[in-house]
Amino acid sequence: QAFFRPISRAAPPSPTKRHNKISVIGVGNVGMAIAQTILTQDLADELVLVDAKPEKLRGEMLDLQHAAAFLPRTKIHASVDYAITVGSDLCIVTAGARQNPGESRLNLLQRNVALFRNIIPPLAKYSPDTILLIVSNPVDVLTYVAWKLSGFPSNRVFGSGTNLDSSRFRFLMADHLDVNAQDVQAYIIGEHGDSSVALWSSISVGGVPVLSFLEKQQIAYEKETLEKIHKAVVDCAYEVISLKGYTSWAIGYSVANLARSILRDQRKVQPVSVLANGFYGVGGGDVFLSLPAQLGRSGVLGVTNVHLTDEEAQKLRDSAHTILEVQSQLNL
Ligand code: 6V0
Repeated sequence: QAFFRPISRAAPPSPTKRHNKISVIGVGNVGMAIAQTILTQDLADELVLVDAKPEKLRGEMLDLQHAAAFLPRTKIHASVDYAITVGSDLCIVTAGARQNPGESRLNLLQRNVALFRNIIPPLAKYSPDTILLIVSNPVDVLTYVAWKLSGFPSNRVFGSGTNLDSSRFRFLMADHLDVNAQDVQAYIIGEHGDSSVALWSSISVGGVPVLSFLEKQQIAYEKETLEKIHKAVVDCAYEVISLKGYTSWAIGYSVANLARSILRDQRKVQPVSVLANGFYGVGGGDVFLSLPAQLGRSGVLGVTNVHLTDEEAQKLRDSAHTILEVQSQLNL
């Protein structure tokens, strides 16, 4: 006996809405912040969690499921077996090893590459048409690793990159100018981390370019203040980690926003880590770096032709060089 009685004998119309399935790999602080933002923003019909620790995984799944009465309807599943990810539209990878005391970054990276060997091939096998969004650090190198291990075209593999750095930058600029962060257009590009590049010439507030506005108002060119803001962007991740042990909320919102751009075909321009060869003179090997990219249902649709000064382009090439050196030491 069905719970509901049909109102007519005709077969119910088949749903026209596309079913969206997102898999999140790694249910640590970052994976769970992403998962809960995806749920509250109603971005998926099905959310799958995968982790190597079965107890933690089941605990997190149950805890989210118990919020069902307060959330848009989403099927939530979890398993250590990648078969559960079958047919995913988007796979978000946040799994990562923690740095051991005294361990070099390269050694940590090598361990993360070993993890990715167990993660990426099964994701690609069960969802050959999926889009891979890499969050684990160092995100630029690991996005390259994921691209290599998946064999996917480069439009379907990208890293969260400097989307988060740019959001921090917009917050700090908004705070400095006392405006709304959503009205600040500003990009940080390049490596997610210490060598990121702030694009000063393209910052605008409500459509007004900031640098030329300052010049027109004959306000002393605040280069030092601006540099301080960029430095604060780089330092603030370290500050949050030293204060609470990890970062989670901002990366959760940042990645959920990327998921929305992809699954809802928003065609929004966001700075994310993409295969950067050939842009702004970046060369010397395959390298992923953040550039303002347009995102839509088929992944990375293209890179915006934003103007870079010679200095900015040189900084970008320097970042690429550093990343390529690290990559050359990897056993892939
Ligand atoms: P965490 O809380 O230690 O969680 C990592 C999770 O990965 C744990 O639950 C592990 O059990 C799981 N895991 C480990 N190995 C595997 C495996 N083989 N398969 C499946 N799951 C596995 O770390 P946290 O969540 O804080 O950070 C995760 C990653 O995100 C790290 O690499 C961070 O450096 C990175 N971040 C990246 C950011 C970005 O902007 N790109 C921002 C913040 C953190």
